[in-house]
Amino acid sequence: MYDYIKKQDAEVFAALLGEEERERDGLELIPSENYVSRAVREASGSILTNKYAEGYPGKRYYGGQGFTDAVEVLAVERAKKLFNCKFANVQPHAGAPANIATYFALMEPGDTIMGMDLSHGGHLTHGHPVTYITKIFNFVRYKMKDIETGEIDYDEMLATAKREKPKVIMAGFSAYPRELNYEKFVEIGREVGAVVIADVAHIAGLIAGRAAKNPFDAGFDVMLTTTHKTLRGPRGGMVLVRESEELAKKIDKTIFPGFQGGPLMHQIAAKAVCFGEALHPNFQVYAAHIVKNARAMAEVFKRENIRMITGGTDNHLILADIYGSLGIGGQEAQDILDTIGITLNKNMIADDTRKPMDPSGIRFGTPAITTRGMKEKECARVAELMLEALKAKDDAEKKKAIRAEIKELCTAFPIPESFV
Ligand code: DSN
Repeated sequence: MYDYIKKQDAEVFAALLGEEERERDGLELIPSENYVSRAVREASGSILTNKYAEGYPGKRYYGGQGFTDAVEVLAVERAKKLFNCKFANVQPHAGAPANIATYFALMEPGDTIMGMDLSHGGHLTHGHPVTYITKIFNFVRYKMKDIETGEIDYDEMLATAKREKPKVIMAGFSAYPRELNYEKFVEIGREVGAVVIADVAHIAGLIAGRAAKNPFDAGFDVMLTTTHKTLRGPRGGMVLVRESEELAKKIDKTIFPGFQGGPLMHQIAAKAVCFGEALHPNFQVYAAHIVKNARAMAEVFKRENIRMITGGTDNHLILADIYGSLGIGGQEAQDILDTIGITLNKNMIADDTRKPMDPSGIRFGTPAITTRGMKEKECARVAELMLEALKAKDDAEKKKAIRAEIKELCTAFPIPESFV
């Protein structure tokens, strides 16, 4: 492994080895991360990184496109099959450009878009004031009606939509543990004449694996996603259009040449490999287990009286009010868990009174540990160990014992190289 880097660049080699060891000997609970197959990594590190391919298959601005066209067509066709839609653009370098390019395809500067309140689970690209996109479009919000159950306030959403007349209504989140009522979104969108889009970056793998509802089945017009979270592919973005060719053409134009130059063909090849894996029947078993495992972890938190935003989970992630429950801030909890070999992230909870760099919550999930083959029993044990470590934060011996048990789990459930 890394034979050439080893000979040529000792510093980068050391960092790569360190990361290999970190991933091997610790548990990854960040819900937006996963372990990709060796095949995805081979494609991602492949020769296609050499190639410029501005344009789309059959219509490029440079020569020599026989093989780039082949991989992009494969990625597009597989994506369409996975998500049951007519059009796919696999060129976005990441989720943020996919979202922003889509906003420009669907709106004019000054237009209004309605998305989930950021403190209730929405994402930075859904209109956080620190992002430049808020200088161009007007973002309005919907929220949960009840933080303890996660129910969205659809009545208020309709009232806001009638008042603000958004051109686009967006479903989607990066820290919300429940399923959305997609039919309601479509109903409200149709009533006010808005295009209805879903940012499914977090749950794309659950949708592809039939462990979560597909917004297209409810009539959504567009889906935006990343490919590296539950979908277990390379870092990258993608935009899917259910059936409107006119919409798909506009989005193609805003992605290239509107926002991006040359597509990352090595990443597109890796997306094609990932989509091939997700079409394999094994992937549905994997997706179902992500959800079962998250529920098993939530059960432990519930039993131990740890407050979870929305009371539990229907998907791959849990958002726990660790400050409210144990008096430990999100930053400190993240640091303590780091020392026992568990990686997760601090996170704001709904209507948090603490600051983003030291919020009340921790966010964690099961995509990566499910990839390791862990089932409910092991996931419940991981949840117990997390709480034991937090409660024993000043007990170095206890934490050492927990670290040893985590390492044993990692040895018993090594990161697999292949899933098909
Ligand atoms: N950074 C991703 C997450 O962790 O949810 C979203 O972009």
